[in-house]
Amino acid sequence: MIEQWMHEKLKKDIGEVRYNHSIGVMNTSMELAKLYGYPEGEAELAGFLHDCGKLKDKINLLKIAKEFDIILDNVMKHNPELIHGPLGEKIAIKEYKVTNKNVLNAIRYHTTGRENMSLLEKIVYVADIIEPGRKFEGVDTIRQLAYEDIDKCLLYALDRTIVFVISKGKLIHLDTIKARNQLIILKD
Ligand code: DGI
Ligand code: FE
Ligand code: FE
Ligand code: FE
Repeated sequence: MIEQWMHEKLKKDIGEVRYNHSIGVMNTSMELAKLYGYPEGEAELAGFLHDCGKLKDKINLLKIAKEFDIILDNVMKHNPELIHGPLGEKIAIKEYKVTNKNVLNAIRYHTTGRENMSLLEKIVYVADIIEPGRKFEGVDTIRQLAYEDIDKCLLYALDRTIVFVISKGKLIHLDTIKARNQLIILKD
């Protein structure tokens, strides 16, 4: 169970809409954890806090990142929406008193993914996309895959994200490419 003060803080920090999304990700993460045999408490906390860095009053994300001693790579500097992963990890440590490294990594890498993702990182990445509040075209296919084969689902989701990012003419983060490459190599 997530403590009440955390619910109140998260709602205040990221706003009601993102808070409701986070509850969806928390519940879906727990379902996937149960299915794939991962400790549900860690999935609950990671799902709940995954977007805790998506601050509602983000005056200047680059400045906030600096205040939290986050070393930004070039892609993050050009795409500040990617900062909320690493920023979320720092906020989880400092403000939500999270110490569990599995949980912290799942928060940190939930947007880009990375090579050698842990089961919890995969669960949160996928839950972020398929939680009940998500209603985009094709979500049902991804939802079904998530409950059949998490790696297949993750690869499918990474492909989709990469295509989307390219369609916007933006930079692809190297961790996203590495995550995809490794899943394909593993399949062979
Ligand atoms: O925070 P959420 O909206 O719940 O979801 P998220 O943290 O997965 O963020 C999704 C956004 O991040 C989406 O618009 C695609 C973008 N994104 C994911 N990977 C990359 C990326 N953007 C860039 N520029 N490069 C990436 O590699
Ligand atoms: Fe996010
Ligand atoms: Fe995501
Ligand atoms: Fe999210």
